[in-house]
Amino acid sequence: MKSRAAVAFGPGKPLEIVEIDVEPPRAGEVLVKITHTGVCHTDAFTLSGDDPEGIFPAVLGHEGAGVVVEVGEGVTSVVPGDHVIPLYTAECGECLFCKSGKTNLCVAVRATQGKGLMPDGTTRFSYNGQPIFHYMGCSTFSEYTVVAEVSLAKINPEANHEHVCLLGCGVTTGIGAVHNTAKVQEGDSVAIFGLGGIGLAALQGARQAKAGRIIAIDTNPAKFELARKFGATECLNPNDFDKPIQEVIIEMTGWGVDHSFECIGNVNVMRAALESSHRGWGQSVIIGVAGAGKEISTRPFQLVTGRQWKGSAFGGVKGRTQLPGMVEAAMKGDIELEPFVTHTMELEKINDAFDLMHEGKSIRTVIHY
Ligand code: NAD
Ligand code: AHE
Ligand code: ZN
Repeated sequence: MKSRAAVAFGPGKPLEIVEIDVEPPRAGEVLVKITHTGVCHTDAFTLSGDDPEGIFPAVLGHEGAGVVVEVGEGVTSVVPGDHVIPLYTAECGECLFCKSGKTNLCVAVRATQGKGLMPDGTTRFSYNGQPIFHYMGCSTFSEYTVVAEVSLAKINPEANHEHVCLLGCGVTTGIGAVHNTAKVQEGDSVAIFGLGGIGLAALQGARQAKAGRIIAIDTNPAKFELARKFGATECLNPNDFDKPIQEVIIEMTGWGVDHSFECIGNVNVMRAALESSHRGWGQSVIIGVAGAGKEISTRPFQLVTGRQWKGSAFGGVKGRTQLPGMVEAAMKGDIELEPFVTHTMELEKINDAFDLMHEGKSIRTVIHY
């Protein structure tokens, strides 16, 4: 079938809206009509050419919601008409990782996913007879996409896709990192570096956990108003100080914060976040994705004296078992999604969504088909 799609033909190039060919789903696969998709900084990261797994031409996008159109042989967990959120972190329930009870990092389809292919090693997308690669197992920048059955969470059909698509990445990632990775407790102090979709979601998670002091840090002060609405008790712009931000936070708190979160993808800020955490027990969670060749560093003494460095992917959330409940929570108002949607637009305008993100003017732009 034909599908309108925004194709990334090469690194650093604007996406091109073209009509691609989409093959029917094969065994274990599902054809989904995407209704809405958010644009996450990770899409921009991969498009920039900084992603070691970046592969072109590809259909990017991984923060979507849609409706099942057709299922391949052997698919039992969804039927046409089901409402779904594609998952870049699959959940097969059977692999070593799924069974461990320790992580959400299922490996069932991860190897082929990283190569832009379906689990059988081929692609369902083409343009003018040339193959187009998939992205993060989702490719939500195409109106019709094919994903593995294990990469689909079935959700309440009454949910508003314009909002719950954000649970496909940004909001789940930030909230989940607070509850599942850091396990923030009532009264704990928190510092959140970077107030985009991920950082603001982490703020929301911190407020849900009844954290005490919540320090929000961004170089763009335009982000502070929403941060305060989400529960930040203090907002800091590192450019307002003539010393490193970790020193400022240590002075403000005495010994540092119980938990810090890096939601930017900047290795220098990752160090600042770690060094802002409390002597003896502080934890710092890396959520931001850093480019090829980047490495983190700190004095080992920071860890010797009790700080812990952690990382979090998709907020530690197991998509098929936990995401439907998060959709219900959003429908009840226990997870706020609407404030994240600062812009909406049609697929044809998708490059504007990237511009808005780079200019610091949007939190999330949601594309509708
Ligand atoms: P975003 O662009 O919307 O937000 C980033 C924020 O960081 C902006 O507000 C920007 O002003 C701020 N910032 C930039 N440099 C800064 C600095 N030096 N100090 C303080 N603030 C600074 O991005 P996003 O969509 O929220 O994504 C954030 C990061 O999280 C990206 O690296 C993205 O790839 C990553 N991410 C990771 C996961 C995961 O599962 N680990 C999931 C989603 C996104
Ligand atoms: N491909 C990159 C890494 C990208 C990355 O870290 N992705 C995050 C999700 S970002 C969503 O916006 C993640 O979950 N990683 C775990 C995984 O299995 O991909 C690289 O460096 O190669
Ligand atoms: Zn994302």
